Amino acid sequence: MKNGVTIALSKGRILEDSLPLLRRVGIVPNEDPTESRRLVLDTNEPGVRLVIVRATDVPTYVRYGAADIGFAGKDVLLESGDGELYELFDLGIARCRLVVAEPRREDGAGHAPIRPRVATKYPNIAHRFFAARGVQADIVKLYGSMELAPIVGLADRIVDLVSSGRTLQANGLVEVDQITPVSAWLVANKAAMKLKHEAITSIMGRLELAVRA
Ligand code: PRT
Ligand code: MG
Repeated sequence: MKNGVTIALSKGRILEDSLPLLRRVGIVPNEDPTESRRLVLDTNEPGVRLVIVRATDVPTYVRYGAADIGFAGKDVLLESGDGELYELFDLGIARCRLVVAEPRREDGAGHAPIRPRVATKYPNIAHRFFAARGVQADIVKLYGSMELAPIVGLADRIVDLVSSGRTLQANGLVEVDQITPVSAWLVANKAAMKLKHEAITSIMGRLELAVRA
């Protein structure tokens, strides 16, 4: 859209926290995205529309200008970011942390393997983390249920997101290192930032105020 602003959001956790934040800045979708099957939603604000995509796809939509701005998890940005979009500021929503976890040992003794096998959805982040510590890790890329990998002997450790810690606990895992805190960030397409400067900075400014409040 030439003058409108398209915002990319993802279903699930980010959407749950995004809708109240958008409402606080006066942007309300015409249909409830948690109920609707529609992937493009107009809002009460003329020209502003939402597109609902997979969490890992938000940076791609924004990078190619299919959306002008987006709400993207820092985990996704760290894993696949290439500097081709602006990471404007931390929205402080969908908070969690990216950690290294391993099976809890009864004897409490840590006997970490010299060359651990690590299951994760984040091979780039995991590789950088272990390499920086001089640990040569074999990374096994998974698309979900990382917590299962150590139970069935697929991996010694996992790198995964944790919020309450209940999933780790339920699967007999303990956190051994925190890699980084994670939350959703406002990202913007570089060209749109110039071409639609006024419209985008208006939304950006309102979001920034709402986040700080
Ligand atoms: O579900 P789908 O396959 O479409 O994609 P997705 O799983 O990537 O989407 P979704 O909705 O799960 O959202 C993912 C984004 O939400 C992530 O990229 C993070 O930025 C953010 N986020 C925040 C989280 C969590 N908190 C979180 N706890 N994403 C996932 N989790 C998972 C975690 O992987 C683990 O399985 O929740 C479980 C742990 O929760 P606790 O509370 O038991 O510790
Ligand atoms: Mg999910």
